[in-house]
Amino acid sequence: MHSMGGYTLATTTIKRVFNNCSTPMTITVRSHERSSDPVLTITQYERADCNMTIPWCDSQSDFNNNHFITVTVTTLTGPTYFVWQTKKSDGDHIRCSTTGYQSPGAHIAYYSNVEGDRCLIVTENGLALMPFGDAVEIPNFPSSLHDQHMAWHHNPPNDGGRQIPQGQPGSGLEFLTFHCNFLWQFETWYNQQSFANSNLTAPWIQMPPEFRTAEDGPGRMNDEQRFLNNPLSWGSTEDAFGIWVENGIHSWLHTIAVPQVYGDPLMHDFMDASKSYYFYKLHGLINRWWITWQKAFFPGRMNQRCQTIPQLDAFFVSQTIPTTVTAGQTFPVSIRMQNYGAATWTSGGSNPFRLGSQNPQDNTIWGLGRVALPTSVPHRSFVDFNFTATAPRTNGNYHMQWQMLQELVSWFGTKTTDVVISVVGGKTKEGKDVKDDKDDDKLMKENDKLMKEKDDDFLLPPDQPDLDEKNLQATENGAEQSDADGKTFITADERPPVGQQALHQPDEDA
Ligand SMILES: [Cu+2]
Repeated sequence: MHSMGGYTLATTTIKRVFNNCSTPMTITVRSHERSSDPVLTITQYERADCNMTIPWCDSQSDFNNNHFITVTVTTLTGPTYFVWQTKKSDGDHIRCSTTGYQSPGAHIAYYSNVEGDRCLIVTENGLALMPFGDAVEIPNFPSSLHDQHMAWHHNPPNDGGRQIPQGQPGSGLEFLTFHCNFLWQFETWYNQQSFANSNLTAPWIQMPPEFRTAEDGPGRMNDEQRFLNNPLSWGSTEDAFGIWVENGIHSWLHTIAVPQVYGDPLMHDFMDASKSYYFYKLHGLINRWWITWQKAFFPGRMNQRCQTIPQLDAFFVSQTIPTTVTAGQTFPVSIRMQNYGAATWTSGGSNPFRLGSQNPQDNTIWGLGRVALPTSVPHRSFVDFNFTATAPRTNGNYHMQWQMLQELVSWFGTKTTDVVISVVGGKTKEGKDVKDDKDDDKLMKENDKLMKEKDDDFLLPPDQPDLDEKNLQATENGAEQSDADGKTFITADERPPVGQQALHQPDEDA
């Protein structure tokens, strides 16, 4: 700092310059105020260190006396940017233009705040400044947040530490959810601070191109490209994805890329990393990757930030159902569902997965209220329910709709599309038979009896519905607990919003 006309000037220094032009262009950076400073010449995707103080320029005459830096992008039409610092009514900022002195002049992108050390990032579209070295620490960082993050990485599980050791099954999900929730807590605090500047903490959209200049940078950027082309290449399950990210690219970003590129002294050690602005850009990027992974895993579905795949979720894919049937007659129905949840659907045990009737729930209009699974269905797999339905004996229009459930635990997932089926050729609503065929009627009664027995088989809950681990796990995910006596099913009113409320909300990032 030094004084000028009674005003104490904040000194801002460019320590490093990156050429991030997307086409092979050379940039030159020159201080016109201190012509003794070396002129930087930087080719595409290279960086150069320097020590250039940004000149104070408060008037056209200052400007005429060379109180500025120029950044020239070398093409035939490439712009020259003039860079200087002035305090005007909009504040004390680093400013730039392509046409010479302006008052007040545009703020330079991202971090125009004065005082401290900066990286200057140059693209053909403009200039940006990022904190460099000691300038990265977030002021007044709450010790509660710092300690929480430090404990997760360093303490034993019973003292705030992670529950699952790094690299073990489950650790990837724990890593993702802990850091995502930590970011939310941080944002809540940070956004209330007078110095809050969302440019400093906003997540990277992708790894910044200047990371090419770090050790192993091109390889890591190729990894990211591979991920963007095929997100599941970073893990075929959410947990595997989390493990890959934590041990691989996340470690590299912390310990190599950010320290090497931005001279950040905090990020390489988890002890103090959470005090760095770059921590939030980095973990925000990881959250974006996570959402990208989830979208690839569940095409057509949107997940929220910080949300892991629910245990129970189903997606209705397709169905083959006639729209007109003869009263009392049987007909084939085919329904395809996809398991979108983490839990495998199984047909046995005390809480079997089944297709259940809806509209109204548990109805037996079509002769059955439950359809058993033909086979176990792991997550992401499809299952076809092929079964025989029996039409009511009274003419009219009836709904047919289905949904997945785990008996005594929860209904879940999207329902099948409601189909209104016309029943014809049977009794009229007044109870009069259109045709009088006693044999048929007898057959139908037999049929009804058979179907009812079959129903009972499905509808009656298992004898000893114990609340085992799996059941409790599902309960944690928002499912109702079954009645202790196991005598009743969950009714429509009680039906918890498993996987629906959260999954169907629009994605903030979209
Ligand atoms: Cu961490």
